[in-house]
Amino acid sequence: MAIKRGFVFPFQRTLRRYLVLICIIFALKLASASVEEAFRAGQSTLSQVAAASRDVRYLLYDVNPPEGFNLRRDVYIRMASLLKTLRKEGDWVLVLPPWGRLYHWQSPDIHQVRIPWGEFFSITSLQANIPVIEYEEFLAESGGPFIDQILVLQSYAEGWTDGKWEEKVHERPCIEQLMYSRDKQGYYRGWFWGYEETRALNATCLSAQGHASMLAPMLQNKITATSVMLDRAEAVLHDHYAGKDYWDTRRSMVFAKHLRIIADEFRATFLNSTDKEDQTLYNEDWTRIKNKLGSSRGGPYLGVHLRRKDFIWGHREDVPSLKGAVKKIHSLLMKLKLEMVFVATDADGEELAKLKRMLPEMVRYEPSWEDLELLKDGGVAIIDQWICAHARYFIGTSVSTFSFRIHEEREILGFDPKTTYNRFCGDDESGCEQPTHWKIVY
Ligand SMILES: Nc1nc2c(ncn2[C@@H]2O[C@H](COP(=O)(O)OP(=O)(O)O)[C@@H](O)[C@H]2O)c(=O)[nH]1
Ligand SMILES: [Mg+2]
Repeated sequence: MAIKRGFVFPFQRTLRRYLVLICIIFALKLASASVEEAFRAGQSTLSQVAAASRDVRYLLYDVNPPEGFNLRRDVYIRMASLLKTLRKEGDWVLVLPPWGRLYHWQSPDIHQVRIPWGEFFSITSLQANIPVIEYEEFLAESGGPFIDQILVLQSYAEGWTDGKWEEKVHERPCIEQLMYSRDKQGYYRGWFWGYEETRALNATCLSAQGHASMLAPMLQNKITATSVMLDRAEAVLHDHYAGKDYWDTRRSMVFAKHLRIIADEFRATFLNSTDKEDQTLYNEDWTRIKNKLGSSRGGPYLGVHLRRKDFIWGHREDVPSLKGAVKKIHSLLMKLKLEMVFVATDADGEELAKLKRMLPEMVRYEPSWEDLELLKDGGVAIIDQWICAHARYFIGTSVSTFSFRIHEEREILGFDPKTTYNRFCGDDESGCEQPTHWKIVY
């Protein structure tokens, strides 16, 4: 009996243990499934564990909604500087804000939200400068659609003290109404790039005036949250505009390969332009590109960026009429002994028809609907920029960040500055100062 009991009892105990274990596993599975369902994350538990053991902190950011694509590219450079400063004292990663709902992206019927950076830029190239992850990777890695702390950047309610500019940052009451509202659970809900399930645990305002890295001490010492999102990130300035750090980040912003390939094919087919003939040397690894100014010849065409829409609505005196622009294009073609002209423009249908009548020889990149759906307005704009960047001579529009980014691309490619820093003048503009040449610091 004793033997029997002695024999049966441990067996029953093991069975019970097994049952308890199975129950626990089942309960855990259920719990993790519902957590996963609630958070729509949990793509890889491994990376979660890895992230936790690394004590990683996440910097997220967003920009004022009306700002366009090319100003946003500039804000990325400022955030990259801040991230580099933060990383001197901690394992910070920059989370790339998904693209979408931009005012200028007006193509109808195509879905243009939650677009990852990888659709426009080469992520490996960005990563050669600073650690970056896409927002969806953040969701998976950080355990769900939660951002610990939002800091909305704003100016100082009292303006500059004694009319004197000084760099400073303070936690302050919000001046404007927050673009976030609290839900039933007390979480903050907002735009979050179209990710409706994202919520923030806390949202406060930060009065800040100065350069991006000025925020670092506050983020390092005062704020303990793991993930911090800076909203209205355009409020801070460059650490050092056009310095080495600026250019390192700018050079790392390599366009996605598929966009460059499409643009290169277009150049070859319609503009008789190839890298070999044009001496536009390129390397997939941006850290190896160091072209001498004047070494690039460019394709046998004039590149034009003619910014319209909101640039003409205000009747700005530095933006030409279509007639004025066409006159300038003709005179440049004569002077440069070029026969082809490539035009990038955001002109509306009516203006475009007028332009075609006045400049029938112009070449434009006009995607089919299928191509547009695939590339999106952002991809098409990049293709336009890439083609303009490879022209023998470029002329852009006054104070357009779209044109500025073309200048930078040409600077990287190694064009003679005389062929790059040119802009149209307004019909009645006096002075007409030409764009500044910003040299790369390697
Ligand atoms: N495809 C294409 N889009 C353009 C062109 N010019 C302007 N756009 C669109 O209009 C937006 C202009 O906004 P932004 O990038 O802020 O440049 P900015 O306003 O000229 O400084 C671009 O991002 C494009 O979406 C162009 O020549 N070609
Ligand atoms: Mg703009």
